[in-house]
Amino acid sequence: MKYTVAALASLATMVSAHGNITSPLGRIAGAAMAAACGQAAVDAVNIDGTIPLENIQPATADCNLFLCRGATFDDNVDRVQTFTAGQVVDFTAILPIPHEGPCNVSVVDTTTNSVIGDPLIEFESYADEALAQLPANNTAFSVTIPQLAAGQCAVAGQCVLQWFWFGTGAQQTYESCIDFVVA
Ligand SMILES: *[C@@H]1O[C@H](CO)[C@@H](O)[C@H](O)[C@H]1NC(C)=O
Ligand SMILES: *[C@@H]1O[C@H](CO)[C@@H](O)[C@H](O)[C@H]1NC(C)=O
Ligand SMILES: *[C@@H]1O[C@H](CO)[C@@H](O)[C@H](O)[C@H]1NC(C)=O
Ligand SMILES: [Cu+2]
Repeated sequence: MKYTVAALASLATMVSAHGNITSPLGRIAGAAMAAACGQAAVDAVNIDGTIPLENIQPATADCNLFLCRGATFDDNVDRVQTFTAGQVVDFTAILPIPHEGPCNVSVVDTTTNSVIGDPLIEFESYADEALAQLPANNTAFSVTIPQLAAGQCAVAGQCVLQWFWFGTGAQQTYESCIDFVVA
C-alpha cells in the first residue's frame, strides 16, 4: 500500500494534534523562525500545526516561543489583517486533543511581548476533556477590537491577537497569533 506525503502528514496530525486557530489566518512558521528557532522547530510546527510550545526545542536564545510559538512577523508580512475599533472578529479553533485549563485572547505588543489592556475574551475552564461535548464557544467565539491609544497597533508587525491556552493537567501551552493593524 502506498501513502502520499499529504496522507502521512495528516496521519501524524491526527495522532499528535492538540489545538490551533484556523480562522482568522494566523502566523505560520517560516525562514525567519528557522533562523532563530532552528529548522527542526519549523518542521515540528509544519508536521503538526497544533503542537504545544513544550514540544519545540529552541535552537538559539533568539527563539521566543512564548510569543506566537516562535512564529515571526517576517514570515507573515502578507497575512496582516486590518480591523477597526469595535469590530467583532470571529475565531475558529480546532481542539483535536482537549486539555482542561484557562484560555484567553489578548492584544499583544510584539516589541515587548506585553499584553495591551484586558483580555478580549477569557475562559476560566477551556477544552475540558472530561465533558461529553465541549461548549460550542470553545471552537467558535468572537472578540471585539478595543479602542486603542492613537498610533497603537497602527503599523504592521506591532500587534497580534494572541490565543493563549494552557492545559493544566497536561502542562502544555498553546499559542496562535493573528497579525493585525487598526485602521
Ligand atoms: C494552524 O493554523 C495555521 C494558521 O492559521 C494554519 O496555517 C495551519 O494550517 C493550521 N494547522 C492545523 C493543523 O490546523
Ligand atoms: C491568559 O491565559 C494564560 C494561560 O492561563 C495566562 O498565563 C495569562 O496570564 C492570561 N493572560 C491574561 C492577560 O490574563
Ligand atoms: C462558554 O460557554 C459556556 C457554556 O455555555 C459558558 O459557561 C461560558 O461562560 C462561555 N464562556 C465564554 C468566554 O463565553
Ligand atoms: Cu496536547
